[in-house]
Amino acid sequence: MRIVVLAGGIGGARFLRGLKAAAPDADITVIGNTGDDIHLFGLKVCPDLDTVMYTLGGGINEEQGWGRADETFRVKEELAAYGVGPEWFGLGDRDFATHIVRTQMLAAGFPLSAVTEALCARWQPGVRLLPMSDDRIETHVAIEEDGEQRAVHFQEYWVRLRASVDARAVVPVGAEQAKPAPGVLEALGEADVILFPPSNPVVSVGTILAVPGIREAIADAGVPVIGLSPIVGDAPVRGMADKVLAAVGVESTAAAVARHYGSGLLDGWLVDSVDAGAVAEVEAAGIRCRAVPLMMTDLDATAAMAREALALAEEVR
Ligand code: GDP
Ligand code: FO1
Ligand code: CA
Repeated sequence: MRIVVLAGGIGGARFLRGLKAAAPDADITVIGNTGDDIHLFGLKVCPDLDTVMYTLGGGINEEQGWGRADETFRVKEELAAYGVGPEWFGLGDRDFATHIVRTQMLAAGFPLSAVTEALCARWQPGVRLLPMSDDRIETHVAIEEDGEQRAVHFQEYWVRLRASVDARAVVPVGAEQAKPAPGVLEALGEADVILFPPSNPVVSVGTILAVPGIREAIADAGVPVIGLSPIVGDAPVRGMADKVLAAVGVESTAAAVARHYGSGLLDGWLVDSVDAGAVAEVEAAGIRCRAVPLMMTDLDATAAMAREALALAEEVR
């Protein structure tokens, strides 16, 4: 079975671990969000691609969910001693090596998709990890700070500001001119099922869908498209997805997120058992819906979620 998953960082990566356990023989292609990418200290950092690669490759900091296990911050400290920031973004020493290799290969002319493949040759994530695009796309967030409107990079909004100010708009800068990376449209066209893991619907899955051609390829694939809600009990399980959902006029409920994707895109939607009351509303929107446990507390629970998603795919096929 060929499965294509549109993934952000932590939510996507942890779900993929469960999916690999649930479907060990499946051929899994991951289309990763690159809207979170940021240039720091002359290096290109791809947080969501790295989170997927490290999580599936066994190098992730498990408690944190991002960055390397067994990490140190000597380089960051030395940079700070020169007065060189930003000090609010925690790049560790081991992680730095990934960004150095990536930046060196990009400077040599390799596209991000080829660089990602090269990095994955070390980590062996057990899935084919493709960036959504080889073109530069950066999510910016329009905010009002000290009475002034300005746009900040998504990482500044998320990490420095902790989404503490309202987001007026979320813009994937560069998306309109971007093309899907090689292999993305082909994977969608050959998929047997397409999954939206419990990733952020705006700044992870939404950004991937903003690359021209990807949304159309999903709608035209003619195979079940199944999503899992990242909103449980009317709040994100972790992070501040409610702030970016508000910016696009979507309530932080499992049903509102399903309606946001819409029946033109989604065939099936899983909500957590605590949101069983939302099933009728989602089905009224033309999307098949089931309420099942959606907390990725351990590998078994996460694999069970993946099995439910694949079962719902068979039901709507
Ligand atoms: P990010 O790029 O690291 O923010 O990760 P993603 O976009 O892939 O996923 C973030 C989303 O994962 C958040 O909105 C969380 O609510 C959701 N999430 C995290 N853990 C869980 C979980 O155990 N269950 C569910 N249903 N959602 C989760
Ligand atoms: N998230 C943080 O909350 N603080 C950090 O200092 C931070 C550093 C960081 C470094 C590398 C990396 O791959 C990810 C990092 N993240 C950090 C996570 C990441 O920026 C965000 O969680 C996601 O992109 C949010 O969607
Ligand atoms: Ca992210």
